[in-house]
Amino acid sequence: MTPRPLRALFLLCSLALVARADDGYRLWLRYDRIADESLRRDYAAQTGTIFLATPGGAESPTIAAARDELTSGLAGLLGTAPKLEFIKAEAPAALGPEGYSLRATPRGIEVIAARDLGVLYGSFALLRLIQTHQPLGRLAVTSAPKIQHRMLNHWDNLNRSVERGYAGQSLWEWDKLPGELSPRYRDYARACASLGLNGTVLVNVNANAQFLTPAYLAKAAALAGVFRPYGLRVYLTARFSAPIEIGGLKTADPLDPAVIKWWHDKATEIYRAIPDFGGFLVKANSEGQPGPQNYQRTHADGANLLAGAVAPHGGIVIWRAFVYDANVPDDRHKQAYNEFVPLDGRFRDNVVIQVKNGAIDFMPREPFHPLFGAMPRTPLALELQITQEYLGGSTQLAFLAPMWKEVLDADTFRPRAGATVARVIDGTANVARVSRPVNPADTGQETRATLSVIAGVANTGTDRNWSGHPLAPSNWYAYGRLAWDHTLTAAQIADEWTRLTFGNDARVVPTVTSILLASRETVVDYSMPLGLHHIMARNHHQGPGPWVAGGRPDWTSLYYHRADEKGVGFDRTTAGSNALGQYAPEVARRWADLATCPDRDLLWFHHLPWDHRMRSGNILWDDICLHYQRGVDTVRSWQKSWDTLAGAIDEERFKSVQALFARQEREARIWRDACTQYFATFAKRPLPAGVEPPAWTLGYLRSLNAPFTATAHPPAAK
Ligand code: GCW
Repeated sequence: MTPRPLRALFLLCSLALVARADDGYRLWLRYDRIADESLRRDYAAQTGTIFLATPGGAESPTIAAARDELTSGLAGLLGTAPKLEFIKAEAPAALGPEGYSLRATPRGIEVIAARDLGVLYGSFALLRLIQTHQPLGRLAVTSAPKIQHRMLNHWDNLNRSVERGYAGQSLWEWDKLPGELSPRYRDYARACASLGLNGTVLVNVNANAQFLTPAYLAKAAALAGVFRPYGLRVYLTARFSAPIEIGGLKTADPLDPAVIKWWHDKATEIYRAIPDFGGFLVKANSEGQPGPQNYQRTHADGANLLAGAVAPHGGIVIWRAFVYDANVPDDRHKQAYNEFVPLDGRFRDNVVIQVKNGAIDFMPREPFHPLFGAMPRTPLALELQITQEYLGGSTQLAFLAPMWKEVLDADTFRPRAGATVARVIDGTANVARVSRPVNPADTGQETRATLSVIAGVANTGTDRNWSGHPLAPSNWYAYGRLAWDHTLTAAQIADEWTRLTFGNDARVVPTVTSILLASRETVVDYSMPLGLHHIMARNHHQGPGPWVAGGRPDWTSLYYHRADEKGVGFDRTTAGSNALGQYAPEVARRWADLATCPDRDLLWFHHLPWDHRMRSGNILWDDICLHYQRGVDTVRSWQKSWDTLAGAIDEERFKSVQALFARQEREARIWRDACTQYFATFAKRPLPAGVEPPAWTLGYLRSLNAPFTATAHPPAAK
C-alpha cells in the first residue's frame, strides 16, 4: 500500500496529466505514460528485450522505422527504452508478405514476419496492445491482411483545396516540394502504417493533368521518399485527356498508337522518378471528366490502355465505376451496372474496378451496390468515404464503422449464399474466377482473384487534429482497421480507438464508445430516415434541401424522394424502375416484398402512401417525423453523457466536443424542422405526439440554403 502523502502526490501528478491540453495531433499514437505503476513495471519487464525477426535479417529503413516507433513509444508509455535485437527467423507461411506474429517467449517478445514491413506492422500492433492495457503474458497473435491494396484516396487539388474536405487545406505543400519536407508527412505515414494502410492516391479523381508533368512528378517522388520506409506506396490519378493537355497530341483516343505510346512513355518516366509507384486511379466519363467514351470506346478500352502502360513496371489501374449521365433516361441507380456488367472479363489482369458502397453516392445509408457479385471475372474494389460529405462534414459526429460493416457483411448471394461484399472484394467469394485472355499472348488459365483493393476517401487536412472534429479521426482509424481485417466488429474498433485516443479510464471508455456506436444511426434519423436519400442542400451537400429542384434532374431532391399528396419514396420494384432486378433473386425478393423489406430501406425501394401501416403500428408519416425527433433527442443524450466526463478528458478536447455537440443538436433540429415541414405540405397531416413544434418556419429555412457551411447560424427561433 502506497503511503498517504505519496498517494496524494501521485494523484496530483495524474490529474496534471489529465488536465494537460491535447490538440489531437498525435492521433491514436499518443504514448502517454501509463499511470498505473505496477502495470507499467510488468510491461517494462515483459518488453525488456524485443526480437525483430525476418528470414533475411538485414537492417533497412523499414526496420529502422520499427525501431524508432518501439523506442519512442515504449519510452513514452513505460519510461524505459527496450533492448531491440534484430534476428533471422523463418516466418510461418500463413503470414504472407505483410502479416506478422507476436509471441511472448522466456527471453522476450518476438515480432516475426516474412518481410520488414510485417515487422513494422507487428511493432505497431504490439504498441497498441500496451496502449490499450492488454495482457502480454501469453501473447500469441498472428495477423495478416485480407485485402492486398489498402488505400487512402485524397481528393486534393493543385491549389491545396480538398474536394469535400472539412479539415483545412491539403497536407501536400506543392509550392514547397520537393525541396522542403514537412515533418507532417512522416507522421501521416506513421499513422497510415500503424493501421496497415499501404497505398495513397495523392490527388483528386477530378483530375488535373499537371500532376503528370515532370515538375509535379518530382514533388510526388519526394513524398514517396518519405512514405517508403512505412510501406506506403504512392499512386496518382490519370486525367484521360492528359495526352492532349500536356502531351501536345490531338486526341486521347485509347486505340490511337500515338496515345498508347504517350502513356507508355509517361509510365516509364513516372517509374524512373518513383520506382515503386503503385499505379493510376481513374474517374472517366463521369460528372464532366473526359474518358474513352469521348472517342466511342468503352471503359475497358480506356482502362486497358493505362494498364498496358504500367504493366511492365508492376503497376495497377483502379478504374472507377461511379458513372451516371443525366441524358440516360434510366434510374441513376442502375447506370453503373448497365455500363460495366457487359464488360466483365474484358479488362487486363492488372485492372480493378472501384465501386462505391452504394449505387447512388455515399448517402448516410445505402443498400449495397448491385455490381458487387455481378462481375465474377473482374476484381472489384470497394470505395468508402471517410470524409463526411453527406454526414455533417467535420461539425457532426458520425462514426462510420457500423455503416461500413453493414456493407461489408451484406450477402450478395453471388455466386451463392455467404458471398458477402467483403468476400467479393477480398477475392474469396469466387475462387474459381476465370482470367480470360485479353490479349492473345495471355494464356488465360483459371486463376483465383489475385488483385484485391479497398479505398477510403480521406478526411485529412492541415487542421492541427488532422480531421477537423476531435472525434473524426475515429473514422480514419476504423477504415484502416477494417481494410486490414473486415471481420473486426464496430464495437471492437470503437473500444480500441477510444482507449488509444482518450486513455483507458473506466468512465471514459464506455461513455465515448456508446456515443460513437450510436452516432451514424442518429445522423440517419435526423437527416434521411427510412430509406430517404439525396435530399440534402445543393452543391455543398450539408444540411437539408428536400425542396431542391430545377437543373439536372438527377441532382435534385425531387428525383429521389418523389413526394406527392399520395405518398413518398422511390419505387424500384418491377412496378417502378426495377433497379431491384440487378440484384440476385434472393436479395431482390427480400427488398421487393413489404413484409420482408427492412424499415431502414423502405423508401429507397418503395413509394408508399403517407398512411402506410408500419411495423411499429404507426402510419408512415408519423414514423418519419418520429425518426427526425429521435435523432435530435439522441444528440441531446450525448450532450448529457459527455458532460459527465468533465475532468476525465483534457480540457481542450472536452470543450471542443462539447461545443460541437451543441452545434450538432441545433443542426439536427434544422434537419427535422426543414424536412417535417416540407413533407407536411404533401402529407397534410399534423406532427404526431412526441415531436416538438418547429423552431423555424419552412420559408426561413429554405431561404438560408446553406445553413451549415455559413459561419452565421440561424438565430434561436424564427
Ligand atoms: O459524391 C460526389 C461528390 C463529388 C465527387 C464525386 C466522385 C470527386 O459530390 O465531389 O467528386 O462524388 O466521387 O467522383
